Amino acid sequence: LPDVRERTLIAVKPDGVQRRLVGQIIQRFEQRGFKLVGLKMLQASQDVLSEHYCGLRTKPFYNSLLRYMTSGPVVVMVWEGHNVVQTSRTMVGHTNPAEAMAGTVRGDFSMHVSRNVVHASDSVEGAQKEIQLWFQAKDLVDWDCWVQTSTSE
Ligand code: DGT
Ligand code: DGI
Repeated sequence: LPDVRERTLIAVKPDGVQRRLVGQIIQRFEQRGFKLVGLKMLQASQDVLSEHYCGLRTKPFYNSLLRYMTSGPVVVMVWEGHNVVQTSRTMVGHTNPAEAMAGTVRGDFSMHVSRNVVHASDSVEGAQKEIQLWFQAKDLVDWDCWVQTSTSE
């Protein structure tokens, strides 16, 4: 396969960090063959979250969503690879855990939409915006893979 530069933003939300799920979530993306190019833990600011969730500003759950997202640290990551945006959405599962398939992150670890453990960008353009919002370019690492992975031919 050609080297694919598509990237997505994945975040382990505060409930995922509290429940010690960070390692298991990273493992799923590594195992799938995606390449980790950025990773950090931080307490999310209101500014970043209001931008991140600007499309949800009018929703009745917006304030509780921001309270949840600031209730503890998050782990934000940038993953790269072939079709990573769409594949990550499949791996993460439906927004509502009741509809998330078993085997997805939400289907395995979550039971309520307000505590759904992870975020995954929902489009290539959305991913680009979110990556710029959460990361500085200098904190993303371009590295070459020299071992055989599931994406190498
Ligand atoms: P993500 O990946 O965090 O952007 O979430 P999505 O795209 O799977 O879900 P979306 O955009 O429909 O909802 C955005 C966030 O709003 C989601 O992480 C959970 C929260 N949310 C959605 N529905 C509800 C709800 O009924 N109650 C509460 N408290 N939060 C909700
Ligand atoms: O991209 P997703 O997280 O799958 O979905 P989204 O962008 O539509 O929503 C972002 C987050 O907002 C979602 O992960 C959880 C939260 N959310 C969405 N709908 C609801 C919700 N939270 C609550 N409490 N209630 C909702 O109906």
